[in-house]
Amino acid sequence: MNTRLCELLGIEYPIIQGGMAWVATAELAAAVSNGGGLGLIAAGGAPADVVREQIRKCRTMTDKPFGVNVMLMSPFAEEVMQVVIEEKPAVVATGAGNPGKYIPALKEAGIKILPVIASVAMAMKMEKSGADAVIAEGTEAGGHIGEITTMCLVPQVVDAVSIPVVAAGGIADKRGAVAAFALGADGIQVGTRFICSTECIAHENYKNAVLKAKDRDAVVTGRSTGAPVRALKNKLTKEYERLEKERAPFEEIEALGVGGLRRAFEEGDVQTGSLMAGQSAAMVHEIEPCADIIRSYFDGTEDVIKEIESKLNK
Ligand code: TUI
Repeated sequence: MNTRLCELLGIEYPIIQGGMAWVATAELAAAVSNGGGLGLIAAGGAPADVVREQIRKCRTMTDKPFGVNVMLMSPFAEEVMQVVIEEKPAVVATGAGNPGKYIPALKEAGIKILPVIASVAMAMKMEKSGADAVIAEGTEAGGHIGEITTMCLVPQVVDAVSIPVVAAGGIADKRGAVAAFALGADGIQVGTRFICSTECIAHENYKNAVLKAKDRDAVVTGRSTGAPVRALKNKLTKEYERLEKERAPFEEIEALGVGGLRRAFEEGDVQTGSLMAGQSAAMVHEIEPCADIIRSYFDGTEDVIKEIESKLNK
C-alpha cells in the first residue's frame, strides 16, 4: 500500500485511527502507529497538561509518527493547541470546528494539519487555509456528526479539493476501504472498530456494547440543540429523546450529557453512560490487536476488486 497519504504522513498503511474522546489514549494511538497506521491521541475535553502527559507517554510506546486530535468545542482548545505546538507530534487532526486560526503556527512548528470536515465548503476553506489533507466524515460516524453520508460527501470533497482526502464514517472492513478508494479517497479513518481492540483501555462493558450492537442501535440525539451526537441506544439516549420531544430547556438537555463519556469509558456504565459509536458498530464482531485490525482492511482487497470485476462482466 502506498498512497499520497502514506507519503505525507510517513506511514505504511493509509489508515488513521479516529480521535475518539476518552477512548483514544496514548495506549491506543501507539498501538495503531506501531501497526503501520497513524494513531491519534484524542484531547477531547481534557485540560492541556493531561494532553501533554499523553503525548509524552505515547513517545515512550512508539517511535513511529502519531498525532493528536484537538476537539475545537473544548473549553481547553486554545491551551491544548499551545501544548501541541510545543510538543510537536507529527500530526494534528481537529474536530467540531474551524481550526483556521491555528494553522500558521502548526505549520511553523512542522506539524501536519488534517481537519475533520463534514461539508464541501469547509473542505475548500481548509485547503485554502493550508491544511495538508482533509478528513471527510460522513454522518455514519460516531460522536459529534454532520448531516451528509460518507457515500455522498467523499466524492464531492474529492472533486472540490486537490489535497489528499481521507474518508471517514461507516468504514468497517476491507469492502468499506475499497469503496472509499473507489470514491476517490487517499486513505480511511476508522474509529469504532478500534474501540474493540485489545490495546484500547475502554471498560469491557463499552467494548461488549459495541460487539452486541445491531444495525439500528447507533442513534442520534441532540439534533434539536444543534450538536448531534451518535451513540449506542440506552437509558441515556432515551432520556435525551424524551427531553427533546418535550422541548425541554437547552441547559437541561445539555446537562444530561455531562460526564457521560467518562461513565461509559471508565465505569462501564452502559445505561447512563454515553456509548459513542458509529453505525459500523453492527459490523464489529471481535476484539483484536490493532495491527490485525489494520491488516484486515488491506489484506485481500484484490479479492474484493476481483469480485467487483466478475460482477461487472456477468
Ligand atoms: O468531532 C467529531 N466528533 C466528536 S467530538 C466529540 S466530544 C463531544 N462530546 C459531547 C458533545 C459533543 C462533542 C465527540 N465526537 N468529529 C469530527 C467532526 N467535525 N464532525 C463534524 C465536524 C465539524 C462540524 C462543523 C467540523 C467542522 C465544522 O465547522 C463548522 C464551522 O463552520 O465552524
